[in-house]
Amino acid sequence: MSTNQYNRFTVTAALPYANGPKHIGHLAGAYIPSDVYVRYLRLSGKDVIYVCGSDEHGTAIPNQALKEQTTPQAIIDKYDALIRECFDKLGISFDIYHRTSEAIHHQTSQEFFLTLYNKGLLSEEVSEQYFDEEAKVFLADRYIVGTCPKCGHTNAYGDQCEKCGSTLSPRELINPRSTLSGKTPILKPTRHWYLPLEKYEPWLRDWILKSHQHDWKPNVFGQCKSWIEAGLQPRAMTRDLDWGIKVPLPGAEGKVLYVWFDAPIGYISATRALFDEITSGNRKYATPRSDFSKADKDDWKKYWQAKDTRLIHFIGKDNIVFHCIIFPVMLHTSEEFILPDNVPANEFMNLEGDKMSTSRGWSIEMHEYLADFPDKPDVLRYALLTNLPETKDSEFTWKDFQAKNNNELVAILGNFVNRAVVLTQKYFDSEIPARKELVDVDKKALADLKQYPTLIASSIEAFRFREATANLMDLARVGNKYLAETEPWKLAKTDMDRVGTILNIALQIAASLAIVSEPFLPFTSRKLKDMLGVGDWNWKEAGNPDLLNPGTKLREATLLFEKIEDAVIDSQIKKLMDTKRAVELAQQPAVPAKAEISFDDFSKMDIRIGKILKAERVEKSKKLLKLQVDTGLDVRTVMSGIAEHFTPEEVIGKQVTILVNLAPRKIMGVESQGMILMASDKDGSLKLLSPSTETAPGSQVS
Ligand code: B3M
Ligand code: ZN
Repeated sequence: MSTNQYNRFTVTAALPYANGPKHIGHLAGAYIPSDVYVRYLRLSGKDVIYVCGSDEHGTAIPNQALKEQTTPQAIIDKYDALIRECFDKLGISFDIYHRTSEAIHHQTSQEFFLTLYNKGLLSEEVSEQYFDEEAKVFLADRYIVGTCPKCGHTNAYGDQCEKCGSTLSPRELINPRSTLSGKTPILKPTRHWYLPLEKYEPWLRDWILKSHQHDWKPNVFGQCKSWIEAGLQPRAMTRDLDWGIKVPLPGAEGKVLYVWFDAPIGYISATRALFDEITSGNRKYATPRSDFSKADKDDWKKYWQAKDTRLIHFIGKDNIVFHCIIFPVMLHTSEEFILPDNVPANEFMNLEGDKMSTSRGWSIEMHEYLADFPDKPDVLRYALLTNLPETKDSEFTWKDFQAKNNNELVAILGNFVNRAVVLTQKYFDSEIPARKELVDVDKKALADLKQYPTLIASSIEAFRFREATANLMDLARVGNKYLAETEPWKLAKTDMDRVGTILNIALQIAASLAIVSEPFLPFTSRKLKDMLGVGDWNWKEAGNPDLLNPGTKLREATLLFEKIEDAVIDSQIKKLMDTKRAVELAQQPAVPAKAEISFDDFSKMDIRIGKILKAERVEKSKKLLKLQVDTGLDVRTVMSGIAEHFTPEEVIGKQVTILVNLAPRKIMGVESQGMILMASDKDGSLKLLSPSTETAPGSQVS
């Protein structure tokens, strides 16, 4: 079916794990493209719901709780709130952003599981699974790491290798170890319920390889094909874990549903919650949408069961098999639900030449961007949109971000709109002038204006958002070029009719830009509409040369974008480097302990508090400072190798810790009578050991 044959759309974006902040790579993968798509559909008057929510199960959550020394509940509450707020500030316009910890989701998932179970579709098997004898628990996939059998990466997880992207099972790992104890786990029997994917191979071949060969993106289709051709295996839908949705069967204590079983069902429960909230008026997660006012509680079914509904999943490439194979098999076998018609997954976005990763400190987190650029959500949207990893991995750089802002948003779109509005202010007291006789250049501009909305729409419908964004900017270029060619400011003295015609056309282009920019740059579109003094139009009205009525007044001109200076970009790059370095240092193990000594050995050392009275550089030495230290016993000379870390001025007057009974040594011809003690940090920097409050020189350290 083509887009027009569907009567409604259900659009989902991958549920982010609420185990930490999410970065701009996630935005580029699923959230920005889906938001553009949905905003476009809404503007076109389509019936669409857009659902997402936090994924609050799986081992990622208790893992993070362990790291932060808190409870899984505290982790999901914290990160759900953070992620939710960021999406809102970036204008990601979900109809509902739900949570998989909600009761309605537990219920929906358990019902789904029981539907499959009662139909006899799940096979029950006792198998040997890895068990940590020290922690006394079965190890879920993410608690086992080992060497990837496909690429040799030594830190692959039990379910996936993040280096080569292969999907794995724990038993395939070479040299497995438990992440809880670091020990090699043992195999122990346990009972689980499996989805027999292999039985659906013919169906999958038919549905994907035959029916979606041409409409699915090659990266998505290719991954599905190689999965199917590698031979499908039964996949366990339950886990031994105490965090998650209980398996609703007698005798299944201590077992929960596999997170990849419940998470995609989250789309369905979010839809149920949406209609519950709309009809009860009890809004907790749903965002307001007027055209749902006549909704019925059961309307969620239309969005998941009616054949004339088009289901589309927006995801990143690491989620392809789950959305194209496992979840569709679940939907298909339940015999209740529609299947996704398309899964326009994106590849990954790298950052400044390296893979983006929160744990390695090499990322731009959504909340950090928003803290530094609170009034620029659209600039980030634009920088990501023009650089989406649609067909292959792409790369975000701060320099490119700056260039996109300064050279495109400011210099093209912003400049065009500003000129049109400011010139109208100047020559017509802000009143939209009428068009008089048209010459060729005017006709050309209006003809271009007419064709752009269709061009942009067809790119969006084909999930080519980069191209759509480029077309959007090209429409602003049409406007800019038109003003540059007609130069109305030069005609003001001689031909006001002509000036009026030109500005009318420029403003009509600006009005269409206000419409077609809405999916991409919603905040800018709002500002532009306010400036032009117009309401919310339907997409179909874009391109119309008579959107604005002559005689109406424009509001005060405001700048749509502002230039970003080099210093701002440099400090972002520095911040990135600093964070990465800090994370690397934090992860470096401490230097191993030295051999044991007796108390006698220790008490031979006479350590005192001293005060540095004088300090000077030593000629011909880069490393040495010559110090005069008051030890409380005497004032003595100490040669100290700290000149690369401190200037003489920095240490004069400082209290230090000094070993006073070290045998004197000649250094650069000077006798050094003791040693200043130092801490050397992980990065090699030296720190003086000063007492926490002023202490009399000569005080003993023990
Ligand atoms: N939470 C994985 C991810 O964020 C997962 C997506 C679930 S979508 C149903 O990559
Ligand atoms: Zn690998």
